[in-house]
Amino acid sequence: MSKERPTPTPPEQATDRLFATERKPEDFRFDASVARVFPDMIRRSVPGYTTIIPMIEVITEQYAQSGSNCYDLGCSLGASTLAMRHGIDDNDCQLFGVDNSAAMIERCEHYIALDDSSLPVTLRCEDILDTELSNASVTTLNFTLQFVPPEQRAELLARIASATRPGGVLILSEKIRFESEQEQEIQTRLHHEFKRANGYSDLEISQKRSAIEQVLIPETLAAHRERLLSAGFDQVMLWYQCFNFVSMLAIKAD
Ligand code: GEK
Repeated sequence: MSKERPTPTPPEQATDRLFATERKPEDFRFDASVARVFPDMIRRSVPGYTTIIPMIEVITEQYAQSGSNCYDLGCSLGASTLAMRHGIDDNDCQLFGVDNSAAMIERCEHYIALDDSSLPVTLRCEDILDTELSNASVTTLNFTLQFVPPEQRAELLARIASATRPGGVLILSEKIRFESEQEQEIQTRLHHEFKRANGYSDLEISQKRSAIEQVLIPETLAAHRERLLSAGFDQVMLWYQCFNFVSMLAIKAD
């Protein structure tokens, strides 16, 4: 007999006002206050996020393999985990969401419980640098690698590549920087205009920028490509770009 589950409480959709008033400079952390406003924060801050999420479902549909594991690394509240869940049409796959923020994982559990797919999801409150990876067909790093210290990125990608089956993929979305100073300046301005158009004030934009600049380290597209190939992927393609935000698909040959 199946065990009765309590009806989960829907998480509230709070507005991000975290940087709206003057605050003392402090590095950005994925704590409870961020987790509470996260859906609003990421939608209004990351150009293309609302397009990338449904495309993760489309890509997962194409590449998830029967009997394999699928991983969402840095899953936050599970937006990409749920996209993957809906893209997997085989109950023989195992889906894992991993995040080292307890506040995120706690809320993520609610979102997973409210979703209508029956595919089980295992959530792990762990560092993606230590989490066990094996037999993978689809792995997603949707705006997570940018928070990993640059000197630890190559080892993580090599571990993902070696855990990936032939024909499997990594979906890698990142904020990037540009080789040309002029392009960097233009794309950054356009990104800030996007945030203004979404209701963020100049104070919010500048305080968030100072809080995040030591923790989110963007790299160039060329650096990402090169590292993905050295890590063991055979093909890397850019499938999405909006200003300084991109998503790549790294494929392991059959
Ligand atoms: C989405 N993918 O909505 N180990 C585990 N988790 C980490 C680590 C680490 N070393 N570093 C950062 N995180 C999501 C959005 S947000 C992106 C991802 C953003 C986690 C961190 O706790 C946070 O939840 C997530 O990575 C980054 O599709 O805020 O721009």
